[in-house]
Amino acid sequence: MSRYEEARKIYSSYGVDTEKALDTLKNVSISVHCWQGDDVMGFDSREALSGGIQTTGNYPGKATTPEELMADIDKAFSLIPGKKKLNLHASYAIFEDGEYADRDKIESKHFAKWVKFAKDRGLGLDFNPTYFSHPMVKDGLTLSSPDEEVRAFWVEHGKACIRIAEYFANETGIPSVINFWIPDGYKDIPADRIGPRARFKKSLDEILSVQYDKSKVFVTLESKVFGIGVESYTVGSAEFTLSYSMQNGLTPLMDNGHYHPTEVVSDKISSLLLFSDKIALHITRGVRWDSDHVVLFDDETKEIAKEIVRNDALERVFIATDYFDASINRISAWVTGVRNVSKALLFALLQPSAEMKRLQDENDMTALMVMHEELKTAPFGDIWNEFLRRENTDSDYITAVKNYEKKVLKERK
Ligand code: RNT
Ligand code: ZN
Repeated sequence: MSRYEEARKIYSSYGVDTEKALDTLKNVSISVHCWQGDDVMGFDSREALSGGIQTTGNYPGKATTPEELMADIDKAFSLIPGKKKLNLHASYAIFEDGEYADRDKIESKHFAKWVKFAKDRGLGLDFNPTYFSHPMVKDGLTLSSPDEEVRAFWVEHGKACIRIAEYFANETGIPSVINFWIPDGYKDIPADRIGPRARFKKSLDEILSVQYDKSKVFVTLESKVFGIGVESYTVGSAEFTLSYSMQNGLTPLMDNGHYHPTEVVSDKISSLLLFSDKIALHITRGVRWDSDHVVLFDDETKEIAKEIVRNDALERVFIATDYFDASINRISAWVTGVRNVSKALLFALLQPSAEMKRLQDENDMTALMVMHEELKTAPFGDIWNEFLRRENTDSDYITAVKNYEKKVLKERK
């Protein structure tokens, strides 16, 4: 008997159908962020990364042109099992033959190459307006700026991006998720906390006055607790984004690096699911703070996955990755992180959730603890390897990554 068949038997003794789990997993799509490949640089300006986020490290071979980034995405995607979408930022606009449009004037045509890339590969495209790394970010502020010229510029950017997201959905035939995150905030104690939030609210109202097809474009709003250089006050706080989303029919987005270190997103998912039809996640790994480390197969990633699966919410949660490590091979960073999201989902799909809920409801917390611990050492690896096999991928991806590094990445200037 193969290792998979043996493992399948063991799981079935817990009442878990591994075939059903594998079948479900292959249809879950993960939106993979394009910005791991070039340290969040994009192509529309030479500005340094700003907005209170940072990439550290100088590993050789980062992509510096659209062609290089596309080649790297292809390499990474070939090593990632399962269904994927590609998540772009507005700063990845591609301008041809000297043409240029500033962020308030970008159009669908500046993303035509990405659309072709996606269509050729059967991928959906998600989107993000880019409210950082730009000279119109004045005093660290965008949509909450008291400077009308600055605020209006960024409102136009938001509107332009919604139109582009709709173009993505129309072209690919797959709905597009567009996520709004702004870095606005203050390093030190403000005297007016409500003013910036009122302006942010007004700006969002203005942006959302654009007509778009709500069955094709899902607008999400991401909160944050602080950023580097923005430690004392963040305009788009959890309370702001959640309230705004609920009141205006947007989808709230939680990034698990964006909360106080003892708060966990896994515990927040169930509450949001009771009040919002859809929710969105940026899966990342904060180490002490929002450090955007590569996602691991760790306890919180598994717990997030369990909350999605056991609440039967795979269709209601937009799952995306968001991390950027410049200190290691970027292809490997992509593959490792996205595989770990899939792994966590498979791990969750292999839990006898109904049985465990029953134990909880009967207050048999003793048996529940034993069951939790038992499942940690069940032959999960054999089921994961079977998933890789069915997806024509291998548990060994480091060899392919090293070859690509030698042949392609090391050759880049
Ligand atoms: C920043 C947010 C945001 C960005 C990307 C690049 O803290 O997490 O999602 O990481 O938009
Ligand atoms: Zn994020």
